[in-house]
Amino acid sequence: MGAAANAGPAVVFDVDGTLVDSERDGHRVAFNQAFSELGVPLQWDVDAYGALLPITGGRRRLHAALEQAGMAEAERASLVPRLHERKTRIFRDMALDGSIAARPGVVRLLDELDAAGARLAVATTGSREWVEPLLAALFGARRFAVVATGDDVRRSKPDPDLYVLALHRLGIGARDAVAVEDSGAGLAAALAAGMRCAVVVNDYTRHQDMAAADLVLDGFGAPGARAGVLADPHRLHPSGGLDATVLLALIAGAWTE
Ligand code: XBP
Ligand code: MG
Repeated sequence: MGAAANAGPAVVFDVDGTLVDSERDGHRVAFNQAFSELGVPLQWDVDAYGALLPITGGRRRLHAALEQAGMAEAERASLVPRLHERKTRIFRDMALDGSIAARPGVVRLLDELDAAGARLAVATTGSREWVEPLLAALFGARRFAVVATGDDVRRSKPDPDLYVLALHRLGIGARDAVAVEDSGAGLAAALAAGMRCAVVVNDYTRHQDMAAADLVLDGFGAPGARAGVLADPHRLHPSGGLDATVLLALIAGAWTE
């Protein structure tokens, strides 16, 4: 995607765990099905997968797990691409058949941001092959002005490359945007790109240290409810809801307790 026509404020969303709660019952299931189909004696239960999630990127996660299981690098070099290709196809089909849902409150927030004239973008470590059909199926094909995926950069989160790329393609500076993330790695990536960041945790990331976040919530909450900045970001904000005014105020630096 080229540089955008206008340079108004933008909200850059993470995908997995943020726009969609996709890891436990989505990616994990797809990985396990790919293991079975390729005869790999491995199955990730919910906790085992959660322990691997801080390793961002499906290929890197596979390499780490297979190395931990004692597989030699030469064998991994041959197996991981085949495993990840199959897993990606399985997950893309899950996205297309409606198995992956948006988190409650996300569509309302996107509609509010559209109505407020903010541009929407995505910065995800995930693979474009499933990211684009998933976003189109859940939010509409042209909902996001920019979609930066793990295929577009060499270094995934917590490196800032995805957010730097998204800002470049939006044609704006880091302070003209705010990131919305779910994880410590995503928070670190957004901050390293110079952006403010609101974190909406989930069951896999609730325990992580989000102290550097501008706002921490435990959900997108009920329509119309307002969130509040946290005096102590370690505390989870009662899920009063993340609405467009909160995010636009964060961008304007106008957010006050
Ligand atoms: C989360 C990730 C991705 C997914 C798996 O990305 O780290 O790797 O877990 O997708 P984000 P792939 O939170 O940045 O959206 O197998 O396509 O990597
Ligand atoms: Mg995420």
